[in-house]
Amino acid sequence: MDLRNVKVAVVGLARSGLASVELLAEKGANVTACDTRPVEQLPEAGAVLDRLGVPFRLQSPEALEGAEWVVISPGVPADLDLLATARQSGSRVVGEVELAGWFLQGGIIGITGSNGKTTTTALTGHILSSCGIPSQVGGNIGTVPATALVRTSSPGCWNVLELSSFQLETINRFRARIAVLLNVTQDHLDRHHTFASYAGAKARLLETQQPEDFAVLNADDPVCVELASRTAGQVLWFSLARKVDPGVFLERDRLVLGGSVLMPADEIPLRGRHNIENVMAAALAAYLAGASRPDIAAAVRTFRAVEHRLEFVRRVRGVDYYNDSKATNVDSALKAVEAFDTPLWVILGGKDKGSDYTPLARPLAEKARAALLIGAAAPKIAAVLEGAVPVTDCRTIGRAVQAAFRQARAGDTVVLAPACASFDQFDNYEHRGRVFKELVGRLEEG
Ligand code: UMA
Ligand code: ADP
Repeated sequence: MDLRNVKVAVVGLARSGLASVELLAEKGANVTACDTRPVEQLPEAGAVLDRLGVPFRLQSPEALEGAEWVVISPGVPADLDLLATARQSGSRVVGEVELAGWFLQGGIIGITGSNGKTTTTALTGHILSSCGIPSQVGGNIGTVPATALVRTSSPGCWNVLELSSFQLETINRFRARIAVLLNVTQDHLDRHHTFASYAGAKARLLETQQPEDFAVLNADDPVCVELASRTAGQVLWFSLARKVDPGVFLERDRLVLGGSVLMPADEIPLRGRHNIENVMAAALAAYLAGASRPDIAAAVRTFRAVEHRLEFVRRVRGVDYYNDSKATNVDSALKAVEAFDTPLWVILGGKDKGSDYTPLARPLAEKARAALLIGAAAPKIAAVLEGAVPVTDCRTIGRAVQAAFRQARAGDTVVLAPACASFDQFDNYEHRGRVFKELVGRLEEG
């Protein structure tokens, strides 16, 4: 891809947009940078654009005029009117991950799914590095966007990328040598509008593969099974429920990979059966990338839960407190409830994403002493839980922690598993998780 002197507009100037601007400038493109916010309000943009000599324009149809390519950040919806206008005028609109795919050297392990992406991505990176296989990790997982990995990529090095539906809906030539699809359950309906369009965005990861590529899919997830036909690559499966071939499965509490035992499931240092799925997917991806079974098993044993994912916080007066702030959709909150055998106090709520909360009613009825609600979604959640489980609308996380502290008995567990986004009351889910941990840290023993 030769971008020298090609006119490219970048939309959205946070982490992904700025990394795209850097990459495009390095490739000699004629770049314009746009955002809906004035440049003074964007934390790092001014300095980066000044250094590279890239002009800033407020987001508008005029700002995109004449651009051969428009590169959008994940947070910019691909169906904006201004992008439709740009397409009509002959611009091609792609996402930041597509741009990364044009220039990344080395194979790509692309990991997506509604839940488990970060855990599986971090674990895959951990296994590869523990096995001495060169790799680098980035994408949706955090501070290193896919475009920022280009500079440090090399032919023998795996790029392990966490990929969201926002990033995948705009790929065309981006191609994963190993694609991992963990599960597809309801999420982000506020952005994708329908479940079909959300699942379709995830499926893009499979649709751009070639016959020599591999797709690692969850045999227990009906949507994954349905999407298997979308890849031209070889499909491998993972399953908690049945023997699969080729692939990895659970048999008599041991993980079996490629026909031989990998490790006993009780050696996995992560809570919940959903994490066995993540381990199976990461192990299979690492195996395909050249890691041996003993090295994979040894690496899994030394992996620790990523912060805000069923993270143990503290035991106070015999009550365990867990922070699962990253449970931002219904299925992940469900998995949190399923991961415990003790009576539960579940803190739920936040910003609704158009979700249906009814799947939570029965598991909460079976396991929870109460649902403690917070945030804007509380009335919607209360409407489906009332009658199934005692419900208290605590409004804030501080009051919810206090309510749990007052009422929980030794042997109970309190878990923050909100099933919602955090943006009504917090900067992000990390902020929500940190506030929860601080509140729990201040509870008095005795
Ligand atoms: N903006 C515009 N025009 C618009 C909309 C937004 O200019 O129409 C601007 C905003 O003013 C802001 C910028 O775009 O300046 C924000 O872009 P962004 O939201 O894409 O932010 P990044 O920092 O680039 O973060 C993105 C991902 N963000 C989203 O998907 C919303 C990060 O995932 C990801 O870590 C990062 O790229 C690096 O790859 C976050 C996320 O919430 C963690 N992901 C969702 C999730 O995990 O559920 C999908
Ligand atoms: P993602 O990056 O897809 O959001 P994370 O690993 O950050 O995935 O986990 C997000 C939430 O989903 C956490 O609450 C976690 O406990 C839960 N979770 C992790 N793996 C799975 C899985 N395989 N299926 C369902 N829920 C999961």
